[in-house]
Amino acid sequence: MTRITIDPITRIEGHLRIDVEVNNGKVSKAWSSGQMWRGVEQILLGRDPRDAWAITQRICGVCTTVHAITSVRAVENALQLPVPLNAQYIRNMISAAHAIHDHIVHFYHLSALDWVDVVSALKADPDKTAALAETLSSWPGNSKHAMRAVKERLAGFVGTGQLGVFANGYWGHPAMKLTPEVNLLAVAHYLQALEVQRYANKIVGILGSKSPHVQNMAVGGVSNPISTDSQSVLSIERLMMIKQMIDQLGDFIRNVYLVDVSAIGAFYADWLGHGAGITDYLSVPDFPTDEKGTMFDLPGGQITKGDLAGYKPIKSFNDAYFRDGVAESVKHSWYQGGKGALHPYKGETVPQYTDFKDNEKYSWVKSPTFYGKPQQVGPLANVLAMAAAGHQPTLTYLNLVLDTAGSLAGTKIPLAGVHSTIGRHAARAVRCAVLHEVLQKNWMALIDNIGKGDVKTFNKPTFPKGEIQGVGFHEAPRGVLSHWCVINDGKITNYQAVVPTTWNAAPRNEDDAIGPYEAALMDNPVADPELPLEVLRTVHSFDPCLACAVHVTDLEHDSVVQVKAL
Ligand code: NFE
Ligand code: MG
Repeated sequence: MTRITIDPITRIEGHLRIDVEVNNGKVSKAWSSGQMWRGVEQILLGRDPRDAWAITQRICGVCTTVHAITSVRAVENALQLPVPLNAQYIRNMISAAHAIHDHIVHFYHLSALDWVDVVSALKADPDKTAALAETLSSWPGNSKHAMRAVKERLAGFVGTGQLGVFANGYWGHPAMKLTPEVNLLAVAHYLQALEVQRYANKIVGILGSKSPHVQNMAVGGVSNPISTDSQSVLSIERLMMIKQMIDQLGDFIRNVYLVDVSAIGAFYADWLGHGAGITDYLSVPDFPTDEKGTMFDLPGGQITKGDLAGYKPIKSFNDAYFRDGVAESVKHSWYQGGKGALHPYKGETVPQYTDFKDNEKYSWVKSPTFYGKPQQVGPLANVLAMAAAGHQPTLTYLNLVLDTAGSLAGTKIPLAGVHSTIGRHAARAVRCAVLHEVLQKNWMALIDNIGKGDVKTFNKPTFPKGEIQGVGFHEAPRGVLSHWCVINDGKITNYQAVVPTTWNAAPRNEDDAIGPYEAALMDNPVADPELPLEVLRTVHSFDPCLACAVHVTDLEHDSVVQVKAL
């Protein structure tokens, strides 16, 4: 048996440690550990609930908008405050653009290098790469000229010994399977994606006044004044600028991202058999199309054991099935426990650091469950729920990816193949294409609504005497995000954020059942324990964000752990 500790895992946000035991070339035990400790939930105690969004948004610098949106939803839920349609559309556009940005950056810049051998691309014939690419899509960036230029640029980096971000890859690893030509194509798209991701971020910046960390959120709506002719507010001119960027994103998603993910799936078809892990999936509906959050552009719900026929939808912002099912255990987390898994309205966050103990406490991440069971969350959970709900655009893009990958691999790929490491990448690309349609639709809905003369963006909240509580949820790029707040006499008395990466990076729970990362690692092949590329492939496929997952603080300022910034 070999024990491997990878600490820190890179190309993620935050500090994640993964330990695995490898027997006969396969993972036989796994531990996922959040290694940093910081604070937001406690900072909110005693504060005005109208300020919570601006503070919680600082939980993360990657999913910067999602905590703002979820926080205002939690307070609006407590007040049962409707949100004007224009505000829903603007929030929806920000959420969709943000998630598109996230998905593109994750595939190309955070995970592609687990599958793509940059150094091998130097051996490619750029003309052959272009010829291959032209059979796959009509993207202008696939020309001979473009491929030659990329190869020259790459040779330039290598020639001067300055590989930069490419310096420490597992180049030449036996698990790297792409031909030099395909590697060159992927490197070209890596560089092109750096350009394209900016459009998505600009949309967030124009609508939210700033990115990262939007400035336009408000309990009751958004603070964007709308006018059809003034230049200093959200005008038609600005909305037309956004439309151009939406179109450019669509070109890339359909002609490059969907194609690349299909090709990676085809060339690494063996990975359709690894990384399934927990096949109980949870996602929530999102992109509300009415003021009260009872109708949504995209469905969400729960699926047990990968069985789409048993899909249970979550239906509204007041859904009791969702609200009553969530609890968090700290039995294996560095907090005082002993009370069993607690519902977030009763959640506690009192630190108790013990060092890393395999069978006891070993992580700062809590362990959430839905009706007592761990759940995998994220684009795969969401795409499966949308497919189960019969959402047509999802089915169209999902079938397109399965068919393209199948024809490149020369074998039919069944839907069951998506319960895998590669499946999480494929689902993220499918969701990205679906989100692009949502972005277009909400842009049009906003224009139409303004055209009707409605420029309202805000309903003023009023806080009653006594205690109220509310939950807000959002289908964030990494999965279900929920904020739970208890408010008394207009001040916050408890606040808990149960975050996508908390679900997926969870340690063992109250029943000692392993979490989704841990389960997905079981039986993963490991060709060389010194170079555990395969472990990284599976962990990266979830798009970890530990800054989100561990977001608590210590009120007494006890020194619990010393962190050396290197
Ligand atoms: Ni910091 Fe985030 C949240 C997580 S969204 S990235 O919420 O996990 O994908
Ligand atoms: Mg929390």
